[in-house]
Amino acid sequence: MKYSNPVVRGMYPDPSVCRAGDKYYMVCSSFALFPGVPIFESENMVNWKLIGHCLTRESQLKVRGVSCSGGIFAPTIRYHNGRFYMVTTNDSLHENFYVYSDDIYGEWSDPIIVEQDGIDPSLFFEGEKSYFISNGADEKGLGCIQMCEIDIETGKKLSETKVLWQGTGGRYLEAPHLYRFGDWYYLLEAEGGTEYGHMVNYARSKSMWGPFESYSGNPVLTNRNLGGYLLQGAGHGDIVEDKEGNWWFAHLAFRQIDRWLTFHHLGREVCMEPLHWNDDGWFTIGMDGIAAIDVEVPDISNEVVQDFSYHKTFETLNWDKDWSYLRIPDKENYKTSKHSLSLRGTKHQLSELASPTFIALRQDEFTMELSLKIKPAMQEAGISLYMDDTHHYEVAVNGREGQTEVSVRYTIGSCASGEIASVTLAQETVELRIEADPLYYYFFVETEGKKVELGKLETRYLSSEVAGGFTGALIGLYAVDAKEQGQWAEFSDLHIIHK
Ligand code: 6LW
Repeated sequence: MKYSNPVVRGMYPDPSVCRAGDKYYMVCSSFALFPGVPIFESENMVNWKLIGHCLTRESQLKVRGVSCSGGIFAPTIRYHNGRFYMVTTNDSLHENFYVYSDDIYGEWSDPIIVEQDGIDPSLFFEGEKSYFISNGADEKGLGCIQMCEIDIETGKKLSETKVLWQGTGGRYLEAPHLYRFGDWYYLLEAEGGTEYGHMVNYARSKSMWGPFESYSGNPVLTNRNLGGYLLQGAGHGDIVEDKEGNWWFAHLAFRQIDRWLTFHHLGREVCMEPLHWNDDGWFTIGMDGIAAIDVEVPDISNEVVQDFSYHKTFETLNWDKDWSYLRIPDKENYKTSKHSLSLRGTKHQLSELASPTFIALRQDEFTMELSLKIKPAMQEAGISLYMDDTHHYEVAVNGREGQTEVSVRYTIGSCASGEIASVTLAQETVELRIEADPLYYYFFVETEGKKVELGKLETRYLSSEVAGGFTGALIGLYAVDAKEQGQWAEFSDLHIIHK
């Protein structure tokens, strides 16, 4: 079997995977986005389809006012006795909770809170008992993995929280999962921070409470020594066995923009690695402990076809699944139809931690061509390449009497904001184009049948290395109206093409 990583592209970090019958399900972090915690389905571990979200109501998703990298962190999905559980942290509230559903395509329960601190929670089931695992600190303040038994109906703790393992000494011990394979309990985690030094380690024990013996080959997966390799930051992941008895590791990694340019703006994405068992009950991951872009798994014979090319339009995208909002949207400001979108701007700007009128897709490939028609009415409407509230680029269309003003703007922290181009057109509807390659966004406007270049901006200033945080670039369609006149901007003829 041959395939390419990342298998899921765009900002879908911290993957967790489970098997239910013949299908596999994966969830990822969503931070301040609404809806929260995307769910993917697969039949072969390589081709994943977005099927919905776990957190679709404000009672589950308390993200009003949170920062772009706050809110919902690293989820875990588990399938137990016919029920799906998704456990996560609302980092802004320092709250760990889980929701459940008996139908992966349906609604999920209201949150059940667990009174154990730390992030990256996971669940482990054995017999009738349920256990809750997270990262934390031991009595000396050192990072550790900790666990308690819980009542899965109520979330109440049935035991004290106990330290399981302190890891191998790397910074930011996180992403724990406990498994029982055969006679051993395996405790998996990530260290090194979700950056270039990220790595995966594990240990095993005959008891779920330890003591755990560290694998002598740790880190079992890392790309930290692969300078110049395009796939970096391999870490945080989860183990799953497929229905044929092959073992897999789903994990995050990111693509840097160029061999010697250590920037990434698409966020952390999902990779799959084969996991191989040794005779002594220890396992290895990836190609000699490395997450490769081109993966070959000689012992699996099935063929998979990956096609990353696409042509997205309003018609081919699904308004409920594919699009995201910032925090809790006021749906009254959005009208969607098969062929178009109408947005009513409010006074909230993209630089606010509110919910501006903004509906977005993840940018999931470096190269793309985007075109869109916008009729703003008497307000501002446009396209934002949005990393966070203080790092974003816009091509903004302002409606005036009988004309429009099109400008290309940048906001790069508090050190730089301004515009690189501004043109006034004697037309009420304008057609915008953005072309992207790994290094630049190029902006154009179509006027009198001609494509006029408005300039270009570097992708790197929207990268995680510049902006910080945990997210990736979004392609947002937005409207702002400081006077809140109730005007509707019309968006039509969207085409996003990746060849
Ligand atoms: C997540 C932590 C991490 O909770 O990034 O990769 C944090 N690691 O495990 C946010 O995505």
